[in-house]
Amino acid sequence: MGRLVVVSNRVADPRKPGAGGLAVALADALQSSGGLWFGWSGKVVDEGSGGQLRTQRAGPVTLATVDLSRADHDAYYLGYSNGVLWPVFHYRLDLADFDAGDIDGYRRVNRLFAHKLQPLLQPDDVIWVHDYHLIPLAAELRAMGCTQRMGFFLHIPLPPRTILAAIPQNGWLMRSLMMYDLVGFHTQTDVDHFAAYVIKEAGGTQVGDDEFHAHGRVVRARPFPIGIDVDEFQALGRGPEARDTFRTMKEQYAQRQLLVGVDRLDYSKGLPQRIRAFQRLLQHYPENHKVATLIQVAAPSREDVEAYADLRHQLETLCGAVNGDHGELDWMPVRYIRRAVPRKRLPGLYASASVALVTPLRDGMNLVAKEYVAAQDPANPGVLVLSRFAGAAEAMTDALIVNPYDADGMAEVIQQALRMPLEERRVRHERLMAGLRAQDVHWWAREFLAALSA
Ligand code: GDG
Repeated sequence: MGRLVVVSNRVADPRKPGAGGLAVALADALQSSGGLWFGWSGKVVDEGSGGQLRTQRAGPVTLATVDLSRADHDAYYLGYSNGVLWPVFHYRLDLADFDAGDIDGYRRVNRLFAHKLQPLLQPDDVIWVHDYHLIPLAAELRAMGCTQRMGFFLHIPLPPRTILAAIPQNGWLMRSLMMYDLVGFHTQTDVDHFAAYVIKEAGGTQVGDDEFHAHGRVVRARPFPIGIDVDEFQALGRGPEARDTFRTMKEQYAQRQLLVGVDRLDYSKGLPQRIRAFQRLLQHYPENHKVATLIQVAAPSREDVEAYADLRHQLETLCGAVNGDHGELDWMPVRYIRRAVPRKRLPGLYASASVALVTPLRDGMNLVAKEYVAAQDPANPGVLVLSRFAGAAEAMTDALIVNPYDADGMAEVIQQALRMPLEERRVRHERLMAGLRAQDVHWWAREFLAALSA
């Protein structure tokens, strides 16, 4: 394989602690062939000074980043990527803001990236582009004459064609996606949605198991379910911060049974629905009164997009209501923390909880589900309650699977999780761990790159 070039909205320095599993896996792949990682610097600069390219060496990897002007950032990142594509791809047409102006900024920034990247490319490079911010990048590069192999991985779900069709520019957007040689999704469901779009909306045909012919090109589409770096996460769990957190939680909640939720504060994560289900648990199963405590960590995210401010208020009202209705002087049923917990402490928090609630309304994969399982003590593991609408549910069939829209059904399953006998917990955990190890994040990167180079 030639040199690897990774392109993503944000670039992480893989040498920095806390870079996370994805950065570690990509860094692995980049290091073995020597490579380039290209993306936005994260800086928003004055009008006229955007587009400046900076390069930096990180071992054998070159990090290349571009600043964005305020207008470009707002239109490309806030407006089109997070105001249109994120909600629609999570099946939320009601939250999409189809502001006709934003698409221009989205195209403009993708074209800017292509113009900045093209001079850095070598003829036998293999280019791997990540996520919905950069769907048109291959088309822009191809228009400039680039013939390198190009692969794309979508980290969020791909909705059915009837939902995609609501995007006014869906024809252009999906045609851009077909300019890659390989398109990867988390699940077979996403691949099926892609296939149906190609055949029924774009007039294409399926020409092989995972090959499609459309717009005069052949594109391959396959599921590559992303995993976590199990060893890295477990090592984090043995660190002083995680152990300290575990100890503190065990001491403070010695008389209680802990449930945990850890999410970005995002409407796709089903947080209000989760709090309502927990409320039903307290109503339907009074034995949990003064026993069960839900710790919900909600890390702030995209706060300048309107739908996120609404969600925040809704969640605060709900948590307040549950605590007001059920709380006692010495017991608050919900601990709601609108702040990120340091990554080094997360394994300790997960390990202290008997049950994890991972109940998104829609999620590409969901890595919290995998982190929770990896953090458990195999001799006395906790139970994962997982939404059927998370991509993770396709493989993690030994979790307790729930419908996040069904508050009563979810309460019943949470009760089952809280009461699950040790032997059943062990068996389920063992099988889930085997899955995590077989398809970890290194496997994911290798599989994608092998398919792209094939
Ligand atoms: C997208 C897709 C797909 C969360 N809260 C805190 C915190 N986190 C960390 C978790 C986990 C990561 O953020 C979240 O990953 P998810 O997979 O759950 O979700 P998204 O951020 O929406 O990611 C998703 C993923 O891409 C990968 O393809 O699985 O479906 O939406 O690692 O631990 N980390 C810290 N403090 C927090 O409070 N430090």
